[in-house]
Formats: sequence, C-alpha cells, structure tokens
Amino acid sequence: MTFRKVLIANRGEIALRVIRACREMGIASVAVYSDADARAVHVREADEAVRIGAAPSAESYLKGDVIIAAAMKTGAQAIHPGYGFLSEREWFARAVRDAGLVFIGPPAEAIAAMGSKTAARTLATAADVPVVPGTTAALRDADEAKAIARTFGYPVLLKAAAGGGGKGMRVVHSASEIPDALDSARREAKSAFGDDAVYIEKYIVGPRHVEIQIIGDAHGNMFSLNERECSVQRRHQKMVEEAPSVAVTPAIRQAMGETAVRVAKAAGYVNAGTCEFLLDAAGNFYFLEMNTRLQVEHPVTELVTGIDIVQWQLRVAAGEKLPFRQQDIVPRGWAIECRITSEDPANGFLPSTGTVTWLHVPTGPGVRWDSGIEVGSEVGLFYDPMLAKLIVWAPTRDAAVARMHRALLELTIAGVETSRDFHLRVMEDSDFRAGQIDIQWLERRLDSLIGATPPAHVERDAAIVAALIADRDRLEPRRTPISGGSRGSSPIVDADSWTQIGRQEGLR
Ligand code: MV4
Repeated sequence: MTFRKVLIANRGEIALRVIRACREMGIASVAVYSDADARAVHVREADEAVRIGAAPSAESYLKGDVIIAAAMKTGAQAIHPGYGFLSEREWFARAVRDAGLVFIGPPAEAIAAMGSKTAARTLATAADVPVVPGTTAALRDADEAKAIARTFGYPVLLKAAAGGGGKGMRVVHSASEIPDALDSARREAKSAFGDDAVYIEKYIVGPRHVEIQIIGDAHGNMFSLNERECSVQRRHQKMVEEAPSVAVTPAIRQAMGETAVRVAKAAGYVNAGTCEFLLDAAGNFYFLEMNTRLQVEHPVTELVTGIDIVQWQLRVAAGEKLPFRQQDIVPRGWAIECRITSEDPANGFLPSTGTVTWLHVPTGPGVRWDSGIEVGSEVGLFYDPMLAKLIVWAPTRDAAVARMHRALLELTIAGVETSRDFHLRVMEDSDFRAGQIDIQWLERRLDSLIGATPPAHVERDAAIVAALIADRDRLEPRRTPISGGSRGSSPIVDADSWTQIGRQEGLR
C-alpha cells in the first residue's frame, strides 16, 4: 500500500528532496508556495502547486489550515512537513489527522511527549536511559538550585524546561552566581517560550554532539540507523555533519542505538526521528532530547547505510512494515555534509541577499547536491539562509575530507556571499582532519578559520574561476559578489589575467 498523492508543506531543498522520493515511488506530489517562491524550483518540479499566501512564513508556510485545505482540494492523502515550519507542531499533526489525512511523521502525542525537555527527561529516566545528572522538576528558587548543585558539583547548567536552541541556558561556575543566573535564565525562557520554568543539570565540559537516527513502523518495529557527528556548529547552528563519528566505537554505537530505540519506543514513536546525545571524552553518553522530524543532515546517514530515509518515511506512514534486520544496518564508508548558507563569515555570518547570477554545481564521484536554488533565484531574508547541502561519500574519512575539499573547490555561487570559503578552511584545518572536534571547537577556532590564508593552489583555482566569470560576463558586465573566490571577497579578475594565470601554471 502506498499513497497516490502527497502534499509537501515546505520549500527549498527539503521540498525537492521529498518530491524526488515521491517521483521515484510513483506518487504524485503537490507543492505549496508563498508569493516569494512563485518561481521556485520546488514549485516547478512538483506535479501540482498551490499558492498559500504572502512571503512571510506566518502568512504562508505556517498556515496549517490553509495547507490542509490545499491538500483536501488537490486530493492529496498525506502531508510531509519537512523540517522547521510546522514539522514539530503537535496541533498541526493532530489537525492533519482530524482532517482524515496522514501526517508523514510521528503521532501528535509523541511530538507532545518530546516537546517539553523536562518531560523528555522524565520519560527517558523511566525507560532506564542515561541522562545528565540533574532535576526534572522546575526549580523553586536559588536556594534549591544551590542545594542540588552541591550534590554533583560545579559547573552546572540552568536550562529552560520549554527550551531548545540554547535559549534560556546559563552555565554557572559557583554558588554565588546562582541567583543572577537563575533570574536571567527565567527572564529569557519567559520571553522565548512564554514559560519561565528552569531546571538544573551538571554541565558536561567539552563533549561531542552525537545523534542517533531512528525509524519505526506502526507494527512495533524500530531500528537505529546509527550515529551522526554534529559537533561542528556555531551558536547552535550546525555547519558540518558526518557519519559515522570518529569517537563512536562499535560498542558505543550499539549501546547508543539501543538507548535511542528505547526512548523512542517509550514515547510511542513511529516514523523517522533523532535522539541527541552528549558524548564525553571518556565515552559516556547522555540523552539530551529527541527531534521529532526529518533532519537537515539525514543524507549522511542515507549515504553510509544505503537506506532512503524519506522513501521509508512515506512507506511507514502508509502502514508498511520495515523489512530491516538491525544487524544488517552497519555504516559503510564515510559521509560528510556542508551546509552552504547565504551568510558572510568574514562579517560575523551576516545574512547576504541578492540574485544568484552564476552557479556551478560540483559533480563527479561520490558527490550529492541537495539544493533549491538555480541561476536567477532570489535570496531574501524571509526564510532560512541555507542555500544547499553539499554531501560527499568516500570509503574512508580521509578520502571523504579530500573529496569534500575538491567538491567545494568546484562550487561557484555568484550573486550572494556564501559560507563556501569558510567550509574550505574547515576541510583544511588540522584539528578537523584529525577528527579532534567537540561542541566548542568551531567557536574556539573561528578567528583562525576566518583569517586563514588559503593554500596557494586554492588561490590559483579561485583566480581562474573569477577570471572565467569575468570573461563570460564581459559583454554584459556585472558587479556582484562572487563566492568562488578565496575569501568570500569579490575577486573580479579580467580575461587577461585568466590567460596570464593559465600561462604561469602551464595550463594552456
Ligand atoms: C548541555 C551541554 C552541556 N552539559 N547540557 C545545547 C542546546 C540543547 N540542545 C542542549 N545543549 C547543551 N546541553 C549539559 N548538561 C551543552 C550543550 C550545548 C550543545 C549541545 C549540543 C550541540 C551544541 C551545543 C553547543 C553548546 C552547548
């Protein structure tokens, strides 16, 4: 059994990802779009498209009722929410079900169970899953916080119960800091989530962020698709993800996988989901929270397991059984993903806007490009700045890093500033190449990564790319930033210097 027609309640690369899965399975797809996306790739690639409102997400991609009406009108039987937007809204999952449609994701009850961080901790503890030492109940006052902190020692971390994304979080190093930290954590939690409940945990110093992809069907089968290493992040935004993790031994993989499946089963979970863990240097892991959606970084898992997660999401939502055996799900080779964003690393990652005037997409062995942009795409400020995901697979980690570096060199995006050059510097970094990374690594290394002088061959490649662009644009001059350059600056070089560079290098 499968669906005839599915509506995708999202935009950009993830909408395309789901459209591709539908098409390969013979399922008709319905796109939705805001006024800003009328000419977007996902709209053109779907079999049908429905306009849902104005550019701001609150007037389009967050309009659950309008989206459900579009599904009814087009005869779609199910809705895939992608990530972000409505993907983790309990009310939307419920409204889809109440409309007689299938929500391609977990039951509304499972979304609710994992939505509160303290509820998730309680559920995990009951399922005998290791969590960081701390409370599950909200703190009454500073004295209670001090008394609890004394039991496991400083540093401690105050966290918002309704939390996520690091909002309402405070690291505290001594008892005297508790009152002020508690006040400010409460204020931030109140304004961010409308709930000032704050709880306390022991602060784990220098851990990695490792997560387990799980998938379950409606017949009680649940599998771990193993880990992703997501420590390379800045301000809670992941920038590079990989699978497997250099820090995960077969024994840790098995234990973490069994733990993730236990949490998910305890939450009544069905469909694809992710359990986040902190992994410390001694190999201890602690369950943090569960993301009840398809995640941005799912492709690295697809590449090392050979399992098409999105296709299986569609099948289990339609009631199919998963045919896997856990012992067959073993990572093969290595996959790395870079999130290419329209942000300028040289300017504090300031979002950049403009029209994509040039796009050269890397291809060749082991390269995957998941993107919603093309030449002519308008990059504005209405939505997330992620332009594309560049994903590579190779037999070993060293080969995957080399392949990602090669693919990034091939990538040219002109018209907006991008993180491309920054990602090149990460691939060249000695710590990264050694796999010596933790959740603070990127921010510690930021200045040297941004200030780094690229290797000479990178400079040369960048100059050639810039010269080619200048050459082709000669008849129709443009003054647009080029992100094929070595530092995200605007290395406009004319056609003459291209020939010069070519001659110097003995190229032609
Ligand atoms: C922690 C932690 C250290 N110790 N909890 C960040 C957001 C939320 N998902 C939980 N987070 C953390 N919880 C304890 N007890 C460090 C972090 C953390 C973090 C976690 C995962 C990925 C990136 C991070 C960056 C900073 C802090």
